[in-house]
Amino acid sequence: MDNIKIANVFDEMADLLEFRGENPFRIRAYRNGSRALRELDESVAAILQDPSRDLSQLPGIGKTLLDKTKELVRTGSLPQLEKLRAEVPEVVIAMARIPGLGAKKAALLNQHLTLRTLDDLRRACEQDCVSGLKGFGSKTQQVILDGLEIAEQAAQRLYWSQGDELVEALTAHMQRCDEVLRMEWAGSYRRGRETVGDLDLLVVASDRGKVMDHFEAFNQRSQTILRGDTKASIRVGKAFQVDLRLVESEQFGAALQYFTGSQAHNVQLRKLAKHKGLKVNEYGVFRIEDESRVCGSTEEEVYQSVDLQWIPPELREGRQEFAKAKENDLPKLLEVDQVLGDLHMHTTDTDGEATIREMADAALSRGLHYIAITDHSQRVSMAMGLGTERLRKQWEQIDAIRPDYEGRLIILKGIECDILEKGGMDLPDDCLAEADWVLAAIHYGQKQDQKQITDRLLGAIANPNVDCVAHPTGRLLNRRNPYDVDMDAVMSAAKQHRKLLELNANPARLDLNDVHLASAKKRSIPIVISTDAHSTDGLDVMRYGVMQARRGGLVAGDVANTLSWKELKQRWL
Ligand code: DGT
Ligand code: CA
Ligand code: CA
Repeated sequence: MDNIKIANVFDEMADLLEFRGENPFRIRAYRNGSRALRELDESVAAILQDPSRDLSQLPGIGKTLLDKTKELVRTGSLPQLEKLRAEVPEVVIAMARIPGLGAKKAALLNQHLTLRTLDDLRRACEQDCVSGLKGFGSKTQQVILDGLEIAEQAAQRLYWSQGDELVEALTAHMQRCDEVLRMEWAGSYRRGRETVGDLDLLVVASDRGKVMDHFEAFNQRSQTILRGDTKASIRVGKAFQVDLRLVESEQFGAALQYFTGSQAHNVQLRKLAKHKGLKVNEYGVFRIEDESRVCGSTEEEVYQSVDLQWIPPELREGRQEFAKAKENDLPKLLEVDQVLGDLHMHTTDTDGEATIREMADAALSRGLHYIAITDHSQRVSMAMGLGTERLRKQWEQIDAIRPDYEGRLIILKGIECDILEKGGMDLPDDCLAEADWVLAAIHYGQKQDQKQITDRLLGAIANPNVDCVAHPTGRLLNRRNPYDVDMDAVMSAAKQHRKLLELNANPARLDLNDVHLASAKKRSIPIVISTDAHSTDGLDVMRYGVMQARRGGLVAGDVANTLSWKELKQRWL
């Protein structure tokens, strides 16, 4: 058994244990073990045969996993895994992952109906066979159908941040190959889309065969989908695909432009080229009349050939970018080091993992000038949200800490105040008025109809104590659709009351989206990019937010937290 197969067994063990609600430490041990094996660049079987080596020295492999690994290498199977598999059929695990269903209901469905695949489940719902079952109803049946659709997408697309982890690993891997002369990532990853369907890698190789061999030797590869002369595709993990394309050096710019896309962008580019008697493809730019080659080694050349300045990949969605490029009016997009403060984060006082002091130190080490502590308010009981008394205690604590950060970091007294289901804020006005910074956010009643949910947001925006609306549409990528909110009305109200709107940088949220951001920019509504950090590491997601801002065409001037706190306050609060 090779390392990858053993790692796959450990992952499956973790999945099955998780389904059964077993001890999280045990589950994590299997996942860590799996990761350790995937990152190991020599055969586990060989290490075990060498009496001078000790596999349990490897981080992530403890005594238990060592024994399991030995057993797998020796016999090729684990009785415990077989037992778990028999108890929990694969389809039940898949059902349990459907948003809104969960483990209990999945097990129940499996008792009532004969299901082998998720398609069987879909058919059962469509034929109205689920709504009549005990513990279910027509509403649950619809939740399952909706969830199946979301799960289907989720199985196919990764968050950009997950794609980025893979890119990092694969970049390091490919750089170890001497025959790689040049490489660049293209596709939706380069454009910074919120999710990526697959990854597209371009390489100039001095020896194609060797580069392809090296690509296939990537330790996270689970399968080779195809291998041709200039293209290879591998699968990573269960379902994710990475495409490698080998191109000639003089074609690199044209190929990079072509495979970065988007398709809509490329269609428009080709149309412009045609008007000038040119043809653009992945091999270069050519004169149509005599097929003679014009250029193609750099992207700049390709855009120049149609009289355009180079267009940043984040703007290549086939929207306004050509009109702007033609006017030489492309914005100088926001950069992450222009962000000076972070105005949304949680601490151990509610559902965060770090104390105020730890968050402040982490913010300092990341070069921030100011932060707002914005824990949840009381309605968010799951997170032990703060009532007025505990909130004021927290503020006393901030007062006590502040002198230690004098001149280095401003720590603001904030709150992420829930907008109640019936409308209105979760904390009294006199309390909110004492805060330096008030975020308003919806956490409950997210399925209300458009009028109800929009009215709640409008009410919050009209409240003089509210400064900013956090994650304004409530979406969770791959998992939860946005609220049915009238964003046009929300933006008009924000404009009227001079309120700020958040771009939540959490890679699973990225809320507002790029289209909303462009629209806010057009109306001169200030955006605040925030991490919503629940730990010190959580502060690092800022760069995803900045990328999303770039996709919306935002420059530093559109983003309020590129200002100093003093300026931001004077200007907007
Ligand atoms: P994804 O992978 O779904 O997140 O999105 P992309 O944009 O990465 O799409 P992908 O991987 O299918 O192709 C990468 C780029 O290559 C795409 O943005 C434009 C270009 N491309 C690929 N196939 C075609 C095609 O059949 N026609 C055109 N015009 N362009 C293509
Ligand atoms: Ca792609
Ligand atoms: Ca692709």
